[in-house]
Amino acid sequence: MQPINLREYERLAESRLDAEVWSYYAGGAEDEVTLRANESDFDRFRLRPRVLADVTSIELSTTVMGEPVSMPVLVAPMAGQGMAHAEGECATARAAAAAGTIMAASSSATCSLRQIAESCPGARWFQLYVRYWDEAERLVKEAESVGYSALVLTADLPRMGNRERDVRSGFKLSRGFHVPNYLDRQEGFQLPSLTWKSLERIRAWSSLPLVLKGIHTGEDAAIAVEHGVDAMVVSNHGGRQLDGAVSAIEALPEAVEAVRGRCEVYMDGGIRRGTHVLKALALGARAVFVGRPILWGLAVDGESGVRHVLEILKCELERAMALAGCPDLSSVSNSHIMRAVDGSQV
Ligand code: FNR
Ligand code: LAC
Repeated sequence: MQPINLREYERLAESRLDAEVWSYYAGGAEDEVTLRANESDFDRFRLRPRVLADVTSIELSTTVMGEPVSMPVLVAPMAGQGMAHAEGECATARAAAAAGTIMAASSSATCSLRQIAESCPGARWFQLYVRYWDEAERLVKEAESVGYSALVLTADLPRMGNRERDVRSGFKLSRGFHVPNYLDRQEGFQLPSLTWKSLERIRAWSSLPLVLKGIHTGEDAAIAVEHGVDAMVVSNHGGRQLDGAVSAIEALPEAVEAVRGRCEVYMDGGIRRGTHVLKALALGARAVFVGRPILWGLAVDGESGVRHVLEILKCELERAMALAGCPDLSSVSNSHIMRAVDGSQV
């Protein structure tokens, strides 16, 4: 039976994948407090639907940094997709293109950035891990030359989080999958010595807009804007890094407030329903990224599975907007959401 929601995809994917691969995909750091909070903190916010708003047709299309997308749902960068399906990131890229949205391809993909670019006509962004300066420069230049339209610099992995599920299952990144972008040196992710000043150096390699991923606080959101980032992703890496860190949906309002409209703010972490997307939009996100559910779709049915996961989210968001009285994205506002505990405005 075909799954009808993302939860059903999760269960089916778990039953199909090897236990070590599942531990790597599903796991978070240490006690997985942040991993769980990313999902459960959506319940701390409640929607405030409006009625009689003519919702005959609902328009979900928008732009992200000027690029048109069919819906405000993008595909998060995720390493190691070849462990879910033989076609890996290339299948995900085709599914994202078919859904009219953007995929961010991970530096640590199991397909090279060129293979991903050649596998589909859609728009795509390149997620950069600066592991070595020379390697990063080469990757950025290559990404620009093969048609990636933005760089997503991930900032929240100065060390790998302590993922105890992987310790127990015996999953090892270096043995788990091969990363063609990294040529000979397979170990490591983000130089721990990166600072705000490093952004200038990274920018100078290309003319691509820079999206900073891994913002958790209003303080860093403000500094990022001062350093001229073109957009940012409020994200805690899906609860895989600092356990106990603030959930993504709780961090979003303070980032949006600090940014004061000076650049677009996206978020990821825990998006499993169309109503989660709507809540993030009402709190000021321009768009969201979806992570693990893409891997679930890929594991269950390759490109078609990813297409279906994106289709489910789109249908759920469309329905949620109709029920909330929002015929298009510009009509979604802060007045559509409140805190569940005390009913206060956010
Ligand atoms: C990730 N994530 C990630 N982020 C990134 O910038 N580069 C990467 O290579 C990866 N790799 C990766 C692998 C796997 C298996 C997962 C689950 C996640 C983090 C990802 O982009 C995103 O921030 C989270 O996955 C969002 O949370 P949800 O949607 O998975 O809850
Ligand atoms: C991870 C890295 C690769 O979360 O981003 O596993």
